Amino acid sequence: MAERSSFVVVANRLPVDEVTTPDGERQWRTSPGGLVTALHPVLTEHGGTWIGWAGGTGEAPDPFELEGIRIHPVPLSADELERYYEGQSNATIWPLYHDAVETPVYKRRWRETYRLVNQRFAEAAAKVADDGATVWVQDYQLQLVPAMLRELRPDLKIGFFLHIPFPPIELFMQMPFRAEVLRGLLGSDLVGFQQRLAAQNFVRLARHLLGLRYEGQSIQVDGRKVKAGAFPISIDTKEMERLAADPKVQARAKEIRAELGDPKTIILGVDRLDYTKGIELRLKAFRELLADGKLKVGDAVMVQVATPSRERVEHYQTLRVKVEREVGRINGEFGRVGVPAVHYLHQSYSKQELAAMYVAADVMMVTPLRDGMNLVAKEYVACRADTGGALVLSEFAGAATELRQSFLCNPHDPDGVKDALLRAVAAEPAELKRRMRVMQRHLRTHDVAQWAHTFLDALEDAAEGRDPAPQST
Ligand code: GDG
Repeated sequence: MAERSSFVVVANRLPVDEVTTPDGERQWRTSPGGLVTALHPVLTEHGGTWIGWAGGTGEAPDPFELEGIRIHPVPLSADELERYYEGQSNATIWPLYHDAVETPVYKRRWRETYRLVNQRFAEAAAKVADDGATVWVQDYQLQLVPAMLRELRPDLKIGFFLHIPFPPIELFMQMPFRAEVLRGLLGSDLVGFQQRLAAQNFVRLARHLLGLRYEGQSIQVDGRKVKAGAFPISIDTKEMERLAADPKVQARAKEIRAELGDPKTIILGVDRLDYTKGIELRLKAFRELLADGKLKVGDAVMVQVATPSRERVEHYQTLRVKVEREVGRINGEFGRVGVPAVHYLHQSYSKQELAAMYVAADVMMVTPLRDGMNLVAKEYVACRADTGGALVLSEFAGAATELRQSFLCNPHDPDGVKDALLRAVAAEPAELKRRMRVMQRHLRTHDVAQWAHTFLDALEDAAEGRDPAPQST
């Protein structure tokens, strides 16, 4: 029988990757990521277990321990991967929760598999959690887990955090099996969101759809209280600052500028290739500014990193074609031999290379149509210890609530985006410094460790029926 833990994280993906060493041996390594960095101390302190999918299909590897964390893999078959992950999670829920910026696809068999896989995750958690343990369920792939787990183990403290937006009632109501999803989330003691508005959407939905009573952020369900709240996620700010200050990264940043022909202005975008991120509209704004003569090729260059993502989902295939067509159009119309207007990189990079790009960029464009938070915006700010650089940020990213000194824009308004970009390009160094300093100070106190502690303290209070701790904004 698996050893039991007093702290359990349940997430779609395990924070590990299987790698082959130079002498051909297969080995597990922890994959770097904000969530695992934040939870690592809590997990090691409590002999914690992380439950999730290890990648690959078919039988799951046996549970093992890595760097003080117990890893408990959950298997997915090829069919399940297609229906639960690519289908229900990424072609139904993902677009619906992002304001339906792409049309959500609804399929009965995807829902059925989503339910089945959620049950499997819940059973795994029920098995490894100690009496009265704390279980923290992560994100939109696992919204049914809290209720399923409570059914199996009413003794547990159950928290849920949604990394993506939670839609307004009118949109949520589109979803077949909507009541089941809502009841799933209500199995938690505490449901955390990135934004206050999302938490409000949730409590109002509970009344609208299930007729439940609420007071403030606390919903009455079957004689229990379920709390909702905003817990804006963040980055490992210190680590990002350290990385950017590394002489190797600084040297690489200079090299990148030189490789780009030492232009006056480097405009950077870094995103998963996802239709929520507003990559197309950003390219279009750049093209129009070149056409208007407001920016000139050679003086200004755009670098767009679009990390490959969910490549088997149709929406993503269509997006790739559209983005690549736009890049081709811009370079065709405005590029010169040896001087392209846009450098488009459909690749993944190391953390070091990304940091060097952040350090090299004069303007960072983060223009999602809708985004739960957007960590790229925060990473860019943390990398600019020189207090140079400008952040153009969509009002529709969660990060806009905190990073008020960025150049905010409405991504649905092309003129607004162009205007923000031009203001960022033209801003005086003294103004940029002032803006950056304020945002950096904020990120030093609001980092990912603070996020995790705030959530876990609030979960403790919620499960004990105490009033919630004051929440950060
Ligand atoms: C979801 C929500 C929310 C990107 N390319 C490379 C790479 N990245 C890293 C970035 C950043 C992360 O991936 C992306 O995080 P975002 O927050 O920007 O976006 P999502 O992936 O959509 O994340 C989002 C987040 O969850 C957390 O709650 O903020 O709203 O949608 O850290 O640096 N990292 C490396 N190479 C790359 O090529 N190493």
